[in-house]
Amino acid sequence: MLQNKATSVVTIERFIIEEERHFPEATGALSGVLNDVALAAKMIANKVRMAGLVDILGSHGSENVQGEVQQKLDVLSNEIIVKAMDHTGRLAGMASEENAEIIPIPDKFRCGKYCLMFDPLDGSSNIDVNVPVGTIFSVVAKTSKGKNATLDDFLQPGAKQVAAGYVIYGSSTMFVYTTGQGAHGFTLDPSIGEFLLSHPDIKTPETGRYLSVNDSYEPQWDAPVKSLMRQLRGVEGNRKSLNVRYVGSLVADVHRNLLGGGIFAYPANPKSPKGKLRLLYEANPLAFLVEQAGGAAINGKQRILDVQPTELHQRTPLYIGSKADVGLAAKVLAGSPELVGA
Ligand code: FDP
Repeated sequence: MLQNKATSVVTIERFIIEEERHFPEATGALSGVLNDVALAAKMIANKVRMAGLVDILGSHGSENVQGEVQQKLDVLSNEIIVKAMDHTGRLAGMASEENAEIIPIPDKFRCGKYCLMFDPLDGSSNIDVNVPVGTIFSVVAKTSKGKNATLDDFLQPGAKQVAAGYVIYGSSTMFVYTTGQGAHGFTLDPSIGEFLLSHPDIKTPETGRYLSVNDSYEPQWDAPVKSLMRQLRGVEGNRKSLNVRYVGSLVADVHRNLLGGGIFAYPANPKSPKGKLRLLYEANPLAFLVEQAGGAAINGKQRILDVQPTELHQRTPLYIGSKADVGLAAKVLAGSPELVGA
């Protein structure tokens, strides 16, 4: 943790600008995108903080494209991000977990060279019980020729991301991001409304302390997944057992494990035969970030960042965290039938 003096804090804006200097050809557009996401995050943080005070809790009644009931804050957060980003001239299109189709840039605004994908409020089923939730985002460069982004621009493998990160709305609000130059964390100082550098160059431990998995699905896991979990718990094989910690809010689980070390797993099961989590809005950005912190992420048979997406709302099994723990998962799961076609 960085010890800032009150007079020498590093704001996220300053950090982003200083990072940009490593790229002499940079136009500042990517820095602008990151700053815009940080602004949207502050607005969402404000709504999340007020959630218990105003009557915006509970289900909004509509269902999103995944067939899940939307919370009001999902809808609000989605709108906040779209409105913060659509007019800047830096993006050629957006894709959100909450929208079935690509979100185009309105005709009245200029288009830019980046595409933004995001999950505006992940873990939203936890909002009613005051458990941390998060925003996850991913940025890729537009590769198609026209003005507006096309589906193919969004369907690039995660290895092509130029920036990614998450915001955790917890006991404090943190913004953690990477542009491929390490993973860096900023904590929101609400008194001045700025994200301040608090966790520069995060390195996740090589072997972890925590195992995060919803083991109520255990009866439905296949044999290799069951064996992996038993090994991680130290009841099979000769590994030291990990501590089980599962919030059920992806950003909170990944954030804790990023700092403390460990593995988060969401295997496939018969209810979610391709896993539950979304490749583009969840797995890819978190994989980029965790790899930058020295960790790893796989779907069980291959590195998440190498998966070629085929649909916007594609799901994937996910094993993410400390290198040694994810390495064990790769070994144990090799040949697991659940992964065929994942
Ligand atoms: P939620 O349904 O509350 O939005 O991606 C969605 C997610 O939460 C993740 O944040 C979380 O890790 C996972 O689902 C929890 O799923 P289970 O309840 O099946 O464990």
